[in-house]
Amino acid sequence: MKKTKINTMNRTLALAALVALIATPVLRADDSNSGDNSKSSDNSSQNSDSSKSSSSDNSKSGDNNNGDNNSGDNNNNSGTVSPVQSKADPYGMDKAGSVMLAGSDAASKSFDTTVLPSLTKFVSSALPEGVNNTKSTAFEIDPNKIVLANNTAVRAYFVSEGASYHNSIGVDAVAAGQKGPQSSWDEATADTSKLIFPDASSSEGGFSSSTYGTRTATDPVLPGDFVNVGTYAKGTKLDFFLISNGANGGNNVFSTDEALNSDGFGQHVAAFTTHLFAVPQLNSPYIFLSFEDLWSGGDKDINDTIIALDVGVATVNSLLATPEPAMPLTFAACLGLALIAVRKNKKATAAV
Ligand SMILES: [Ca+2]
Ligand SMILES: [Ca+2]
Repeated sequence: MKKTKINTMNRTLALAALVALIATPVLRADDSNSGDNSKSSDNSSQNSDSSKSSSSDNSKSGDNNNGDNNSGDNNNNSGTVSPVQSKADPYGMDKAGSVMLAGSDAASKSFDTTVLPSLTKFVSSALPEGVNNTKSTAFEIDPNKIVLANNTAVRAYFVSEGASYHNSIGVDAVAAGQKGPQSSWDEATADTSKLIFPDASSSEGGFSSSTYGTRTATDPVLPGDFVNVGTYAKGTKLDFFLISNGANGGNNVFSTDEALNSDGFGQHVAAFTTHLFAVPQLNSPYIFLSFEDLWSGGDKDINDTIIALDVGVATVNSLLATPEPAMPLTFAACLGLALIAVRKNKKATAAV
């Protein structure tokens, strides 16, 4: 009777631990969708649809980022080339493409009207100029985990800058199974790296002497200007980086992979989504990256160059659902509890 009771207790314990084991990641994923279950289930079905469409027909993947995109527009080659293109070319990098004019296609018009105004307000409150922003809410997601959930045509928008330096922005696209860069030098010079904004400086930045709202040789971009970065396969990891004052000969590289940053400052990039400031928050294809351009962090305001990335809804949602560092511990704890209970149960059975 006593042994039966112990067996029943152990079985119940094992069952509870296994249920917790299975349920925990699901709860985390729901958390990220802030309590709107009906929308969250729509969302997951849309994700699986879009992943089906891109995996079943790769040849079409370049046509449409963005079975997944809010606008459904083409991210590959649409838009109007800006008449002002920077000639800067740090590290002799290949360019991802020309800078295109803000609002020159449907997707960029949508970005300008539905995202940019509320994004700008959020940036001025969460990442103010000249203030130590290392505790900002803008550190929402891990910028070192941008792995494409589908074949995706990636687009990058210039958002703002708060820098006296003329910074350059690039990306290293590491295909699934390929070894990533081992140093910031590797990253900037890899065959897989491309220059996106050779000079991310704007007359609308706080340190500019150009006439506000104009594009000039030294302030070539305005908010909403964009680059069609390229189409990358599902599973590709995108490592973005800033070359500090790269348009003026600077060569310090600060990566979203903080392990590559040799100055020891661990917060060169804040990364967030519309989740923090926009309504509706769900089904947005955008990630925002905000860089600190000074060695060792300098003033640590982490707003020196800000870009938006259109990487598709499924990739954004998988970043939002990525477990926090505490998660693996919870997972391990549940697994350990389940194993102990099963072991005890076996012992009790053997004693019968
Ligand atoms: Ca700044
Ligand atoms: Ca700064």
